[in-house]
Amino acid sequence: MSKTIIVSNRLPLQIKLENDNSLKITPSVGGLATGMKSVHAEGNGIWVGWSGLTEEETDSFTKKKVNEAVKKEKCVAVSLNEQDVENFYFGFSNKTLWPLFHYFMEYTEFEKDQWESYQEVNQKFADVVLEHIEDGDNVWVHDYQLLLLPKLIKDKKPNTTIGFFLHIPYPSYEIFRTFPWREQLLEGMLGADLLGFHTYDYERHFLSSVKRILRLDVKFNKINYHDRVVTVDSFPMGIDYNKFHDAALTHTNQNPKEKSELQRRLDNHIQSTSNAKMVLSIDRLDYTKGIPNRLRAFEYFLNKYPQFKEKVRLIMLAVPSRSNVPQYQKLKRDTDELVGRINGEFATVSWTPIWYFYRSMPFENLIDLYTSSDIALITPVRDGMNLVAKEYVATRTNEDGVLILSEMAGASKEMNEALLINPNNFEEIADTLKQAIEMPTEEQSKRMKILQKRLKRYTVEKWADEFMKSLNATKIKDTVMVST
Ligand code: ADQ
Repeated sequence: MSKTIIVSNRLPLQIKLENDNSLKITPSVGGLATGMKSVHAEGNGIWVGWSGLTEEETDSFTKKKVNEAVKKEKCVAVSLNEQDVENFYFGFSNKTLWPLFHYFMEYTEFEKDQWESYQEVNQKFADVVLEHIEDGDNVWVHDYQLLLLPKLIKDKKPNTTIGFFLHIPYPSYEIFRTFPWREQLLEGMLGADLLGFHTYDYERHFLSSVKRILRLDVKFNKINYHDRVVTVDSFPMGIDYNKFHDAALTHTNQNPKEKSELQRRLDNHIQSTSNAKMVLSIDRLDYTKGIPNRLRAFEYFLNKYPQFKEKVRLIMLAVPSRSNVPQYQKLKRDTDELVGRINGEFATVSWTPIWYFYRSMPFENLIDLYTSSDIALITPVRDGMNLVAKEYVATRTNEDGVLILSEMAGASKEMNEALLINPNNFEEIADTLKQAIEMPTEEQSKRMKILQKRLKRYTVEKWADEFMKSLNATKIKDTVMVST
């Protein structure tokens, strides 16, 4: 019986090596792991990825233990050394592809050594996949760290059906053409039979690069490539709607004694400030998320509309991320400084305009924040999708609350009922914040209902299911396009 092999940079497991050398393994609860659950569970399906531990951290005994433990979870670990992680992950993936694909040309490094490491590590992933593959299997590869993998598999196993999904934006041709190894990267991706993107725009950008760089024959969303047809399509990723909605329901009916410390502080705040509005932002601390812009826009808002001083508070949760990459360190410094400046400038004895948390929080606290906030202010300068916007909507069990969302997030394409803003236009953000604060509850509810209905229908499970259906459809040979 054929199976599906899922491949991503990291396995859907948190693996920790304790001081006494014992292993602590917990399944990841993130969106991707949830969406792929049924695909992974089916038949002999396996998941291939890096465990998070380098070869230097694991002696042969520990490595064997890791392999046995992940096998129980139907996973196979790819072994990476420190140098790989440095050059392939922190290097090429996060200093070249990530900034380039998010339109941050000024942050993009083109280092040949790192490109070589990227190729070598993609080959390491391919070797592990090839060890486990049988004729007729499906392979579903995820994200920008593994763009060369589809071809490496297809060349060796042409009878495998390969899907690839990109979780970040695909940039316009004018950006992509600057990439020194552009042909190889595109050819790597075209090893897949189905290429999926979050939005139609990313799909179009990809097709445009293929046409102009490789001069291939493209008809609608199909590419004639050697003797094969590659299908390109958009699959906007959803969330586990019920998980967020149900957690919010349980939270609302919570016994006061069971409330978290954070929730108690939030409640105190609401009481002591006679229902001042709470504005929430949650993101990884990443320069694509538009955090400084958001802070400056909030400062601009307080200056332009002083009547809201002491009547509104921004709660900003920034989750530490890639903190050994210089641009992320600078962003951290800039963010600390901006928060300090704004709080220093506007704070009163009884009011601090920004509550800033720089840490990761457990799921229950995320729910505390989502359910206590009147407005979500999500302003990325580029974002493949943005699941936080969707999670906020799912937790609004009373159908109230307002979502302010950047038009640069993939999610904005499906969330027209949100208040959409250009993240570089501070005046527009300030005016929209005022509009959100003053929005009548009937209008909030009208917008929220439509958003919730849509998110409930197109969940992350449905996303995975639709992708797999389209992947299986590529096996039917009569989809071959007619050449002119
Ligand atoms: P990310 O850039 O990580 O993902 P996002 O889509 O917003 O961004 O997902 C973040 C996830 O982390 C959310 O599910 C959120 O609940 C969770 N999270 C946030 N703060 C947390 C905290 N403090 N503790 C624990 N969990 C927290 C990339 C792309 C996005 C794309 C996704 C999925 O950059 O554009 O939407 O992949 O394809």
